[in-house]
Amino acid sequence: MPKNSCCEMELPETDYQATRKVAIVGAGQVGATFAFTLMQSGLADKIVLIDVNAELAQGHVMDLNHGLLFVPPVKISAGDYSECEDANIVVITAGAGQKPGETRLDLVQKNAAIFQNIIPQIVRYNPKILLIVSNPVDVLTYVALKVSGYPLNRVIGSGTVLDTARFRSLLSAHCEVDARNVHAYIIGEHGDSEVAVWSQANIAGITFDQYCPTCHKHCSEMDKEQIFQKVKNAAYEIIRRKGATNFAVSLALLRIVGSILRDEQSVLTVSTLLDNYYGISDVCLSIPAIVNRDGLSRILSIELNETERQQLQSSANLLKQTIRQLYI
Ligand code: 6V0
Repeated sequence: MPKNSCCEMELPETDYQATRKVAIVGAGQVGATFAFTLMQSGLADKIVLIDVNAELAQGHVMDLNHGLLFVPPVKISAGDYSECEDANIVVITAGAGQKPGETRLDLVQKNAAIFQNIIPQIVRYNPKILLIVSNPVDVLTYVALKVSGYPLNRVIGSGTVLDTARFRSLLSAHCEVDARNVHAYIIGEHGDSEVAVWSQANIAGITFDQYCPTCHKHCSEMDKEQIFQKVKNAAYEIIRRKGATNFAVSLALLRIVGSILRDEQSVLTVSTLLDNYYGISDVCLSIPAIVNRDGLSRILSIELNETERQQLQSSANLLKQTIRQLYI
């Protein structure tokens, strides 16, 4: 322990904080917006943008760097895959996005081919955790797991974290209660077969079955279905109007990345490989799980009713069918 030369008192050990580095592969709408969100958060010490279009990544980096005066200290650069070395997390947003009318699963062949190409280049530098965002995110999380050879805790998909946020915010607006007091999950595919877990949804611990009769709105099953349809179709509606989704997804990514970098042990509906979850195995999809500095810590067993179980099984079957078409 070092001594203070003036008064010979013992000084405390320096609290050593390792550099927190996040590499973002794919500097398009989502990658660039996430970089902008992350730089303002103070969560990362280093952010690196990597894109096949190097000029695009460089342009974003120049622009972001001009804002450094206004945010907590952070280094931002553009680079190649060697920059994945020492990264705590590589966030992968590379690949085609949905065009108006396209489903996420329509992107599978194009984006799986991109993943077969980029994952080996990334894992050569052994970054700690891969966070998959490109769509179809569940299928690509599976591809990334298989191609990387990483253990399952180190490869997670952003899954239905965004859909769950949409669900909670729509319920919040409908019920006129702070979204932070609305607890509800969207599980399964991040896509058309996703499942709303109404049986466990609650407001401050009060299930909807108990809460709704106490409210003046007298909602029916139809109202619930309309809310769910809005959640499920949100991306289509936004893409039809502005061509991409980028803001809410970036905040959802910040939530996941924050839980990893700060070892928060947060419960998030990330996409992960299942092994006998309600009989479902060998497919990645979203289930509430604890996320910490090692990536995925553990999956939570939530009680599903019969309808929800069947819907989750159908979602898993659809994803498995899509994976089979890829011949990995
Ligand atoms: P975009 O704006 O077209 O950006 C994609 C970027 O990837 C472009 O800059 C490309 O140059 C780059 N790219 C393509 N091929 C490669 C490669 N081989 N190596 C490196 N970079 C490459 O798309 P956008 O940013 O809107 O979306 C990116 C992906 O995220 C798409 O697949 C979306 O469908 C998906 N999203 C996933 C969400 C989620 O919740 N999981 C939400 C929104 C979008």
